[in-house]
Amino acid sequence: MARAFIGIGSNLGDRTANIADAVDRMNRLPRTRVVRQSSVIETEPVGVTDQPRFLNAAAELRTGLAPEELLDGLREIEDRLGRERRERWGPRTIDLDLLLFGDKVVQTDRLAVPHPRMCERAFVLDPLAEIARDVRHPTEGKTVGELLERLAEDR
Ligand code: A4P
Ligand code: MG
Repeated sequence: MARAFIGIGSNLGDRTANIADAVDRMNRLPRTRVVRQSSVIETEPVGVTDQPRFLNAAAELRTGLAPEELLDGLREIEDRLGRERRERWGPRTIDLDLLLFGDKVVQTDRLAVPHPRMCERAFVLDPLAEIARDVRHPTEGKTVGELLERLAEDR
């Protein structure tokens, strides 16, 4: 069983319910359990800033799925929750990003793990550090806590 971390975001509809629903559905993916969940924080939109505020959270999974299979499961949950894929970085009912998958480094057309933008984003690292402070990023060589400190220094 691999240990995977998921970044969760929502800025449309009932954001709290969307996150709860997504966690529930991740827990029902085949060979997968949600073992920890961070608190939910409200954040200013990054990238496209002219959009509603987000709720962000992070979850830890134990899974027997391969990274690509897990990605497919996450995409299906996004689709079920009614996400329209129109604008990159635009508003969404639910966004599920595969942040870390054990020590694995994956670089294919459809999947990049660790998530390439996680280290620059407080809305990812803040909730992640709550449940994974000592987990090491496989290519940065720093723990999530250290990445968050580095980001705070750069800000
Ligand atoms: N993909 C590749 N690697 C991954 C991965 N590790 N996890 C591919 C998930 N997906 C991955 O994703 C686009 C494609 O990325 C997928 O086809 C998948 O195969 P998407 O979710 O359809 O598009 P997106 O989310 O709009 O784009 P992107 O680049 O993933 O955006 P981000 O990085 O997810 O950022 N501000 C705040 N405060 N809070 C937020 O949560 N989120 C975003 C979206 C922007 N600003 C935000 C927030
Ligand atoms: Mg995404």
